[in-house]
Amino acid sequence: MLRWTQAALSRRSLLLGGGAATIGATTICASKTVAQEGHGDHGAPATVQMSGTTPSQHSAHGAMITVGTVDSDRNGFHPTEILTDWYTGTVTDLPDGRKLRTFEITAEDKEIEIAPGVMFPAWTYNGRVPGPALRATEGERLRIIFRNFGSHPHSMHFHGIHSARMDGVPGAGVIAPGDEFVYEFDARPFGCHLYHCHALPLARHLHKGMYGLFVVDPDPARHPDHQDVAKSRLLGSPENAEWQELAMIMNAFDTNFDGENEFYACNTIAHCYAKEPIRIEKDRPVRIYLVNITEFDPINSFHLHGNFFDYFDQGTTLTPTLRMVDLIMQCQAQRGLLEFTYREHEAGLYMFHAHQSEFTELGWMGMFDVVETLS
Ligand SMILES: [Cu+2]
Repeated sequence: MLRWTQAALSRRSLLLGGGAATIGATTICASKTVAQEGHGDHGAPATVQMSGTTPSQHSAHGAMITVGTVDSDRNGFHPTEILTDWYTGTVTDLPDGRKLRTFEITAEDKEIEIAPGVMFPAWTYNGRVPGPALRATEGERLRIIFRNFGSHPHSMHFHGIHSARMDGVPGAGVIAPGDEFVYEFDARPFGCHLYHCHALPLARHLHKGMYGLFVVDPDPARHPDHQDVAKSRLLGSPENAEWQELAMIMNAFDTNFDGENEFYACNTIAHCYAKEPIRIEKDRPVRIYLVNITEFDPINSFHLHGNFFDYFDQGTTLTPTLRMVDLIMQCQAQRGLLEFTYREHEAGLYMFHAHQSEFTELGWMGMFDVVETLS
C-alpha cells in the first residue's frame, strides 16, 4: 500500500490523481460521453464527458463539474433557499421609541455534505454554512443571543460599529461550550457586512464554516439626498419588492486540513448553481449581497457573463463605487453589493464565476437562468 505524505500530495494531484475520500465528487461525469476533435497535433480525438442531466449548462467549461447530488435535506439547508432566506429576528418597541431587533443563534458541530459524497466536519451557526443572513435596519438596537452548543469555544464578531466588550474576541464575548452571551449594539453603519467567529486559532474557526451575512439596510429618512435608493434597499418596502435580491457568500473548504482548499463554492455546495441555475426575471433588477470569506487564498472574485454591473464596496454608500464592471475582486472579509439587469438581453443561461480558473473548476461557478416571467 502506498504511503502518502502531505508534502508529496498537492491539492491538484490529490484531486486529479484519485485515491482519497475527497476524490469521488470531482471526477467528471460519465453518464454521457461525446467524442470531440483533438487539439492540434494530437491525432486521436479527445474525449469530452458531459453530465447527462443538463449538458447545455455544463459545456461552456468543458463539463468540469461534480457528479451526483448533495442531500440538502440531510444538510438541513438548500443553496437555492439560502439565496433569499433573510433572518430578520423578532422586533419589539423600546421605551424611547426605537426598535429592538433580537436574533437567536446557536453554535453546533455538524457534518455537512459540501459536494456529492464529500462530507465535511463543520462548525456551524444555526446548523448551516453559511450561517443565517441577518438583516436589520439602520439605527435599530440589536440584541443577539448566542449559545454555544459546540465542542469548542466560539463567538460572534460583527463587522460594524460597537463597543470593545461586544467585539466577540477572546475576553470580550468568546464563550465556552454550554455558555451563553448576549451581544448588544446599534445597527450601523448601513451596508453589506458579515459576522464570524473570532476564537483562536482564527483560520481554523473560519474555514470550519462559522460566518454569515450581516446586512444593515439604510433608513430612508436619514438619507434625503438618495431616498429612492435607500427605499429600494429597505427590506419590506414596495420599492425593495421590485428587486431580485440574492445573498451569496464565496467560500471554500480544506477537506484534508493541509492549509489549502480542495473545494470552492458560492454558498457552500460546489457547483450548486450550475446544476440548479438561479432563475431571475429579465425585466427586474438584480442585487447581490456578496461576501468573500474564503480562507487560505488571499483573493477571490466574481465575474458576470454577457453583462456589466455597478458595485458598492462594503455597501456603505448609496452611489456606486465602481460603475460598468464585469469583474470585481474581494480580499478576505471584503464584501459589497452588485446591481445589474438583464432587461435588454434575450432570455437564457448566463454564467457567473470566480475568474481564478482553478476556483471555477473546483466548484465556484454557477448560472443565472434569465426568464421572461417566473411561474
Ligand atoms: Cu469558532
